[in-house]
Amino acid sequence: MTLKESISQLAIFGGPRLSSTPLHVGRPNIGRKEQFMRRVEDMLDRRWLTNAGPFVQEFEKKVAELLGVKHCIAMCNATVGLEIAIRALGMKGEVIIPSFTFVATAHALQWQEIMPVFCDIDPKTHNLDPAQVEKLITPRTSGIIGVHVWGRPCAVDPLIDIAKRHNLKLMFDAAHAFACSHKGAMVGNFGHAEVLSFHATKFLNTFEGGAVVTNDDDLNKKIRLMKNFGFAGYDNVVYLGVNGKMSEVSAAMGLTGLESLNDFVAVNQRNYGHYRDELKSVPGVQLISYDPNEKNNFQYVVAEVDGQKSGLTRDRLIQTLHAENVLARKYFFPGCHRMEPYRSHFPHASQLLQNTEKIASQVLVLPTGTAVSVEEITAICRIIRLAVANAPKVNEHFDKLDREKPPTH
Ligand code: T4K
Repeated sequence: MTLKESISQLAIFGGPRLSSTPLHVGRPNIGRKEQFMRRVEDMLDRRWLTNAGPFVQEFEKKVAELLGVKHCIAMCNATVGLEIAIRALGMKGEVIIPSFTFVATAHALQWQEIMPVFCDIDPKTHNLDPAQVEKLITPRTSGIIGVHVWGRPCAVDPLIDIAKRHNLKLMFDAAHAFACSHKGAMVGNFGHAEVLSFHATKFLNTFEGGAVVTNDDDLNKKIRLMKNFGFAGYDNVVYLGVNGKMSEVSAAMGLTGLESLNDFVAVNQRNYGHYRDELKSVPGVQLISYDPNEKNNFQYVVAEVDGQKSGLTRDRLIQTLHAENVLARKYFFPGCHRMEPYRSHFPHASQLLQNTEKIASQVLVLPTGTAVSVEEITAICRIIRLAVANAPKVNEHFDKLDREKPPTH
């Protein structure tokens, strides 16, 4: 990988792209392939492919042990996990969530005709602002779902306090926060239940997958029934249910990943540290930080781009990187409130979500994980540095492109 030395070498100015293959955010961490293959052989020999097979049971046990939580119910993905947990908790009417999240958090409610009420975030943490949550509570509110965005835990204690005082159900979307801790306790132990994602792009993956974790015995029983059509034994259905089961091959991948979990964290932390060092002198490009006193998975390397200070907007920096085949992302732009069906439901929501709007316009998520090398990070940071140092020229280039664009009707 060659380091770019001057602005003329940037791909937007006709230089060669940094990489011939795309450098993605979210390339899967694989673990030891031979271990996975061995498990697949076992599974095939056993002819037990799904429905609470031995790998799923082992995976649930290991995840619960790691988090110090009583119950782990493996799921086919986190979205279905959210839907089932929401229903099992009896949420209805309105539920308060951040708009600054992956759209699945909102869809899991709307899918069952519960209205997501979007709350603004604290710009320092990117998570729900408890003071704003309280203002949104109405007689129709039945719950709150906090999201531990980037794996950084929500303001858990204030949210527990609000939920108790208003008799609301409290859940956390912990899709990003597997193996992270808050005040020394692992994420997974807060609220009535928390939902993990093990999607391919997550730090630990089961191809597709997720889990609901809870310390509540009754909730555990109910969710286990609901994720298996409500079956409580042969021919006996006791609840409305759905198919939320994790398959054996997914659990085999999860078990394999768990064996390499510490290595994944170490690589993520190394990558994060390298980005931080390389970008620290770049004005207006600031990496978000993780609490050094807690466990973090470092699966997201997130920069906030302050266009005033850097001279370049986040969007122009992304365009510059994409031209190099560095596919940085702008999660969670533009915010759920600007996506359908919510945009039509709440056309004026943005007025109440000013921090969300600002952060969604500034966030830049950079490639990391075991597929990304230190050399690649150095080269990516070099491009960012060159672009910011030459912001007027980069802006001139994009202004020209904008002027040449045919008008849209
Ligand atoms: N709650 C929150 C807060 C979440 O962030 C998510 C999911 C959920 C709930 C729901 O969890 P699940 O139901 O998915 O378990 C991706 C993921 O698909 C999604 O799981 C994740 N959050 C979200 C933050 O990121 P997209 O639309 O960006 O996916 P996509 O296809 O663009 O993939 C991202 C990048 O990863 C690509 O540029 C290429 C790379 N990639 C992807 C896959 C699937 C690979 O290299 N290999 C692969 O196999 O949503």
